Amino acid sequence: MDLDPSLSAILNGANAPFLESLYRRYERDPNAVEPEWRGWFDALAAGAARAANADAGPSWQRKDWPPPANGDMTAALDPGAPAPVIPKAKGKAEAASQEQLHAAAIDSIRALTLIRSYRVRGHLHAKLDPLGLAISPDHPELDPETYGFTEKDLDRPIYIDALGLQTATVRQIVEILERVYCGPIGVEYMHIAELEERAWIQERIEGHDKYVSFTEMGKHAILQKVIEAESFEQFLNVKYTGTKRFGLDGGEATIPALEAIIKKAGALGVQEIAIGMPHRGRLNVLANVMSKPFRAIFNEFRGGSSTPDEVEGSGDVKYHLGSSSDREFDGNTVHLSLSANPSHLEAVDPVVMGKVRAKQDQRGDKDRSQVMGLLLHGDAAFAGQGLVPECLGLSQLKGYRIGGVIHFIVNNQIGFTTSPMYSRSSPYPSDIAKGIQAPIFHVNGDDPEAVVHVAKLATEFRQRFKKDVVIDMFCYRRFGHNETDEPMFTQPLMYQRIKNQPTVTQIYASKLAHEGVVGEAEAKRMTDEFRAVLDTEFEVAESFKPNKADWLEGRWAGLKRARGTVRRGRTAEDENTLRHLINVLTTAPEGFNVHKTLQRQLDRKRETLESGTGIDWATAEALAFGSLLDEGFGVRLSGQDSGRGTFSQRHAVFTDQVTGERYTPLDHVREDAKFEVIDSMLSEAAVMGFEYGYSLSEPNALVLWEAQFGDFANGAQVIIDQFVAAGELKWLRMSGLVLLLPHGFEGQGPEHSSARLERYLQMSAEDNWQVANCTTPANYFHILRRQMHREFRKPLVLMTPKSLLRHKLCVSHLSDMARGTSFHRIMPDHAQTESAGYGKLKPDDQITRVVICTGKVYYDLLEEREAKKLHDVYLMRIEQLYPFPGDSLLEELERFPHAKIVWCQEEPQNMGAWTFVEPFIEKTLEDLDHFLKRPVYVGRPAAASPATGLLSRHKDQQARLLAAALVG
Ligand SMILES: Cc1ncc(C[n+]2csc(CCOP(=O)(O)OP(=O)(O)O)c2C)c(N)n1
Repeated sequence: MDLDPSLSAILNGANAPFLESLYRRYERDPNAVEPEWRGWFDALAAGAARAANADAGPSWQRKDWPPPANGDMTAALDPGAPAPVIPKAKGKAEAASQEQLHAAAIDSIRALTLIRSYRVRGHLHAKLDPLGLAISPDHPELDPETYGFTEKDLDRPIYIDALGLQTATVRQIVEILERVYCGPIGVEYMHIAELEERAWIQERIEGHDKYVSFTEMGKHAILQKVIEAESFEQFLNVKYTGTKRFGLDGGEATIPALEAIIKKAGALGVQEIAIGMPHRGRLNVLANVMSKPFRAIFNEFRGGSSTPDEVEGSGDVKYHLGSSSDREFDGNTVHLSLSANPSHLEAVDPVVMGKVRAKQDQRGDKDRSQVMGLLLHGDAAFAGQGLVPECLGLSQLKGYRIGGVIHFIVNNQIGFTTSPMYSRSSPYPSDIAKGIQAPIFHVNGDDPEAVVHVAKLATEFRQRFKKDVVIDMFCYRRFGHNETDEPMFTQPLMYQRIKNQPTVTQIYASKLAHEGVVGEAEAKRMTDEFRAVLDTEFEVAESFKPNKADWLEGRWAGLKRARGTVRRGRTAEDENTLRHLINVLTTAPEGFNVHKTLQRQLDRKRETLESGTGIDWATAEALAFGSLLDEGFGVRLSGQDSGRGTFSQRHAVFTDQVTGERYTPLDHVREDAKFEVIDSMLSEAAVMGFEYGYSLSEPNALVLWEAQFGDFANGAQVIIDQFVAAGELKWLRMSGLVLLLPHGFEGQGPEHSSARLERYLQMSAEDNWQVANCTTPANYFHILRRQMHREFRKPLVLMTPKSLLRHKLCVSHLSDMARGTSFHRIMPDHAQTESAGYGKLKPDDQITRVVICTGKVYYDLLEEREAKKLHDVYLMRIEQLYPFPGDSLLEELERFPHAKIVWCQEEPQNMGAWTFVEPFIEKTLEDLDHFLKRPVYVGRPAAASPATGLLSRHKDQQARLLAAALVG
């Protein structure tokens, strides 16, 4: 009997006396209680009266309820089954007294409170742990005595209108609730605020036909999968004893569960599933779910490569590799892709989510029902890694929504050698997911039917509500963390227990034999047949040669591996197209109330665009985005406050000052413009990982992640190190992701100055990515467009400006972006490029000093040089630091045979680009046979903290480094 949801929370054990007193008040005067309570009490009193009176009818209103104790519904539905016991109804003659009616209503209140307690806390009594180690203390809220029901009250019929029944005795209620909530499945769902979701789950688990029940064929299929899962691990154990495989032994029910998810999802319209998972059981999933040939896996165990010999790349260990395949169930084909991932647990989660989003966008899957994310987790990692709550946090945000992820925790109750009591502060590893109100299905992994049952339920929930859902499968890890580890060192009691624990297959096969569904001989035949397959595959594994590298396929077809050095790409844009963007970028719709200051900015923007001069950074960026959109590329920018821009420079979204409505000009470049600018959650790792994932699946969108200040990107270091820097080399997967990292020493203190350029440069090798520090809006325009206008994709790490956003010298001409122009890896001196306003430089052979630098310090040097009228000092900017433009530098430096070569940076000596560029410059000088062997370093001395917190000290340091760079 359902009470208004806002009141139903009050139905807990501790409140029973309060409810009773409230009811007494109602009995005295119905108007003395709130209308919601009155309505509920009215219904309850009427029902209780019927129950107490002769016309109550039989207590069991449905003959198929409850099902027999073995949970087999088929028997219950059998017309020949014995009728359920029906408590005797009172005779008509004995009409209930007022007192009896009162007692009946109180009984109802108590019974309903008990029922609600089971819904909330029943999982605490569920039989979840196959090892029986997790002892759940008795919970008084689940004890009828707590509600005043003594032994003699247990068989009295009570009006409940719940659990599919009108009336039932306490004994019957408890029996049903124990079976629903305290069997091999424990459900947590009462924390969900959405009534519809709660009601849906309740209906799916409490209804009379909702017990775990499978057809013979279903049971056979489950057995087949657990046999495959177990035999595969055992086979590897025998053939490659002592080799790490991070086996699934003890958690084999994972395999039929994944099968069930794929099958159910396919039936509910899912066409593609992106999967992410850690090491545990990965080989098993690759083989038995992803259908990776056993021979390929065995070949890798022998040290073979996963890719053909001619394919370059550094490769990865076999339990990190990805794979993709098509699976068909009942005529529904589902494409599966398992992402490659690094050892860093959970780091792949946001990447998979980003991939899903891109695939949904590609398919026009607006309601997100065709592409789904499925993430597997270890219990320790799910509870411990901060990326998990970050990803959960993204799940309902407009810019990152993917229609819900199914999370499957392989809860083997240990993390390496650490027991749960040392690795989390919450009872379950899944508790963190309650924060986003995800339903959680705990399940005993030794009961594969129950596991498959919840897998199906979770899939239905995801498809129905498009929200995250968690399966927490309690199991155990039969061996050590890897197969060479000795678990008895640290968990002797647990492993004593495990030693005697029959395997999942043994338990399930004997259950099915007992039920007469699959005989022992049949189970043995199934096992032998599968072993024979493995034997044959093992034989041919030695000569197995992978025939293709599985990259640059599908949407990537036509792209190629990067070659050559200059690789400019065709980035110039027709001036007419650029002019067409003027209106789009500077006009708000009729009647839209633009903020006055913004209006002034827009007017100014229009002026510069129309005159074709003085174009600032943000305008060049908007032109790059707009022109790409115009050409049909997508543009997706996400970062903290990216819509307005941290420095109030971008204003990619206008906000109406009266209505609060938002307007995004770039959406209107063309009718089907694919533009997204997203103010992200305040996280770095998950958001950057998401965008990286998006870029993996969509080569035709410029995907950018922006740091609020460059140094905050270190919160995403795992994503940078493991994916952005090394992903292509490890896994043959390209990404064109752009990282925008505000950088520059402007006296804002230790944390707002440095984007840690040195780290990116240190990781630069093997043409893995590009690191740049542009100083002109036009060069920024070109480098962004270049990302889409070459035949390969490479990540771009870009130091971006802060004060230069408004610097009078940091402007470009429209003609610098128009036909005939391109990106420059090295930029010449302003005195050379700008006709007016600069002192005339001496001829090249009279230049006494060349100051090479990168980024914003160039403008400081320029202003200082002009002030000092030093016409024999030439300033050279390296705009692209990696790949280092050695050829271009050689050409440029050749012009100045008599110049002292100085490297100037504002960063401390142990930071910035110095240690990276020094050997390149030295090599260039050597090649030129220059009179100096090496460049002179000018910059701040080595430091632990990037910058001083004192503005006066900053200014002093800056003045001194400029002076040292230009003179002396
Ligand atoms: C971020 C990170 N820290 C540490 C490790 C080292 N490590 C590998 S597996 C593991 C234990 C994981 O436990 P759990 O998540 O429960 O998965 P299980 O191995 O038990 O399946 C640890 C600590 C890692 N891979 N990643």
